[in-house]
Amino acid sequence: MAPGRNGETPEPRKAVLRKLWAPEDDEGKRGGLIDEVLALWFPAPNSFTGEDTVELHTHGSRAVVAATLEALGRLEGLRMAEPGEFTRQAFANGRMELTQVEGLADLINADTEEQRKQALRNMGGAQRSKLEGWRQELLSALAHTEALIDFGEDADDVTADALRGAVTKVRVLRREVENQLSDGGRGEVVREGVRVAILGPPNAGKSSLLNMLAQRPAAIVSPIAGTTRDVVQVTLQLGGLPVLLSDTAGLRESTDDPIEQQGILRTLGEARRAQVQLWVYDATDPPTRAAQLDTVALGAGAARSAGVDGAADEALGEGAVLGEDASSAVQLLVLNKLDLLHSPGLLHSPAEPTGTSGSAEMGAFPWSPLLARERQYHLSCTTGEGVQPFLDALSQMIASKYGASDREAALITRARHREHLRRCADALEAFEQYAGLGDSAPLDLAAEEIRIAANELGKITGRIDVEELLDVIFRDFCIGK
Ligand SMILES: Nc1nc2c(ncn2[C@@H]2O[C@H](COP(=O)(O)OP(=O)(O)OP(=O)(O)O)[C@@H](O)[C@H]2O)c(=O)[nH]1
Ligand SMILES: [Mg+2]
Repeated sequence: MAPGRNGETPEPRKAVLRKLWAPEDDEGKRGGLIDEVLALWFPAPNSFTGEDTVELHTHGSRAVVAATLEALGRLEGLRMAEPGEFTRQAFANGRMELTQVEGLADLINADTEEQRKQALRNMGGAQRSKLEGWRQELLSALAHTEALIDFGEDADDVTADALRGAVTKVRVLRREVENQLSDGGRGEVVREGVRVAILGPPNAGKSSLLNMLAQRPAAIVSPIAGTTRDVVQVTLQLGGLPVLLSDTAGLRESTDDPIEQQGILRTLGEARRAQVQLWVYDATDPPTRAAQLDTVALGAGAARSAGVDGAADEALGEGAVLGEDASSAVQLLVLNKLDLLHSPGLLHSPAEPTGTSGSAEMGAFPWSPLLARERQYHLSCTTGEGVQPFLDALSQMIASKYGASDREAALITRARHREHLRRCADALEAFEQYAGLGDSAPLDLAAEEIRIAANELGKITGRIDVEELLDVIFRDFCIGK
């Protein structure tokens, strides 16, 4: 940064107050004063991108910003950055790896506390250091296996020992990778939101519940059974996580209305994708048969009437098979219209629904025999009674299932990571199979599998470098000695 009219080049990374002048025009006429600004000078490589960088903190008015940009645009070699170009430059200059770039993007877009924490961890390199640690392990196992290919035949004992060492290393690592793969999609859920589907028979109050939780009339409520047809989705924050709450068409076995049939198909698709199935029933008529908490059984008739054709597949979502349900989804039961139970003649006055189950008064409540009582909530969308305890329990359940507070943070936060890790685990398994063939083990094929596995890890962080592999080989072995 050349010294300006105001004096010397500022000290690196120290804010200085400067007058910002427009550059001279073509005739060499002195430019006018634009603003008084704070300027920061970040000489390479200690800047975000790794290049020489100047930051100008101007006053925020549109006129000042426009005059500043116009003046900068007249300097040779300067242009506006593309979206994400600074980060891209930082990546290209080795300042960040891909998972950190992704973490930064997530941090910028974070809406909830858990998202912020997860993004910050990954921007700081949490994923990178774990993956890089694993990759180094693999590179060293690879170096050992490759050395055996070259020198092993002269020393059988050494061969067997070294191979055993590599196999043990790989086996431990594969277990770790598989542990991460079976994490229930925690990291992705934190980023993308917990999908909660409101399901149940027509008129149970599903749309009323959605509106109550969204605190706005997002879905139409009416006493006509079969009001909702399209999936109505709202976004909430519960337990520090984003929640995608969907209201769906009521499920009933038979309906002649082709639009309602299509609505039911959409319900089936939504139920399949959900991590939490929130079943809503009228508290005066709790479900008693297993089929009543089973979208496939409930929707089968309508699906048949609608014809399980291309349209059905589309409604259910890609790769869906009719008759398949989200078996891993958590099921909760909301027994709505609690106010009706207080009406004379229906049931004798039940106690507050928040008490512990099993008390004498709670016995007056109708419960469903299909689910544990901890998973059932009595409430009224009309009076609001019981809604807060239900909401607290739902938040707690979501936070404990997907939040990271009490446990190790999720390593996988994107489908991309999962895909590479899956391929890495497959390659490690193939290595173990080759290596398990004893004396006749095809070491070259085995080594290739480790190389594939290491590359898959490298693809996650965006760093695959053959030079490094050579480094490891030369460091661990004195080839040519
Ligand atoms: N008494 C009482 N009525 C309720 C309560 N919640 C909803 N209702 C009424 O029940 C009727 C149906 O409510 P909706 O929310 O439209 O029910 P739904 O389950 O979405 O119905 P579909 O969209 O047809 O599947 C409406 O007349 C609501 O006013 C409640 O807690 N108590
Ligand atoms: Mg509805």
